[in-house]
Amino acid sequence: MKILKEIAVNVENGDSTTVKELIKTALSQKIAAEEILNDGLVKGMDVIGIKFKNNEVFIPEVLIATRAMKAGMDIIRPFLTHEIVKPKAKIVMGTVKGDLHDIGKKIVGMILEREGYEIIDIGIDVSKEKFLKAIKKENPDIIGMSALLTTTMAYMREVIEAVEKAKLKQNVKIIIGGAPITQSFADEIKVDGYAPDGVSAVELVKNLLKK
Ligand code: B12
Repeated sequence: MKILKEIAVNVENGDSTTVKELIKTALSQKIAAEEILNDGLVKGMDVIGIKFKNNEVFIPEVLIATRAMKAGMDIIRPFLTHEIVKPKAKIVMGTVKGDLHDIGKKIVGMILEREGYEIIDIGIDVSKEKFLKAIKKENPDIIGMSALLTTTMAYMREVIEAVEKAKLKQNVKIIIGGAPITQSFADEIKVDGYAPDGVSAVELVKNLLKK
């Protein structure tokens, strides 16, 4: 769809104003918020990711694109979220220590929220101590960890060990995600689950809560 392509191109170019306008137009044309998110906003970030990898763009361009992506997410968030009477379960989400990437985590949070889960986002660069504090304070059913760097994904293991040591593991399921994460890594560090994207995260969470 042409308008979704335009949204992607404007995320890539970091034009927040145009991204916001295009999204409003797309919504008025009754294009589903989820389609705008996946085929517009995320597509734009994918392109910038490839260009960043190939040294065709640098951190400032990525940051400007991120800003446009987030501006767009703010517009579609209310259209993704149903009115919730009683949350199905509570999920604490954080990006692990040393890692500042948060777009993917926010998208997963938004999609889970739309499905009726309560999301407590404890931010980026989250230490094991902060995860423990959040578990004690919020008593969540699940914690979700995100990592986008191969150097920070290892920290997930430290968080799990800390949760086990604090004898909190029996009350909480742990799920992980992020571009470098694989099912085999999840198996290796013995978490309860891994999902490659927001839609599969919903399935994962549903299945875990049945157990
Ligand atoms: C945007 C971006 C940045 C922005 C981040 C802004 C922000 N607020 O997030 C900025 C400019 C700050 C940045 C900085 C850096 N970045 Co960067 N960045 C990216 C980029 C281009 C896009 C990431 C993104 O948002 N993708 C879009 C979202 C939607 O996808 P996603 O995050 O993967 O999330 C999805 C899934 O993974 C999953 N998911 C994610 N989290 C979770 C959690 C759970 C629980 C579940 C179930 C699922 C799940 O669902 C999401 C939705 O589908 C990637 C390239 C790429 N292809 O990933 C590089 C990339 C991640 N960055 C990279 C690097 C190297 C860096 C820097 C070290 C660069 C530098 N030299 O300084 C710094 C590190 C800073 C730090 N300490 O974290 C590398 C990592 C390489 C590696 N193998 O480790 C990448 C892969 C680029 C590359 N190819 O070289 N970056």
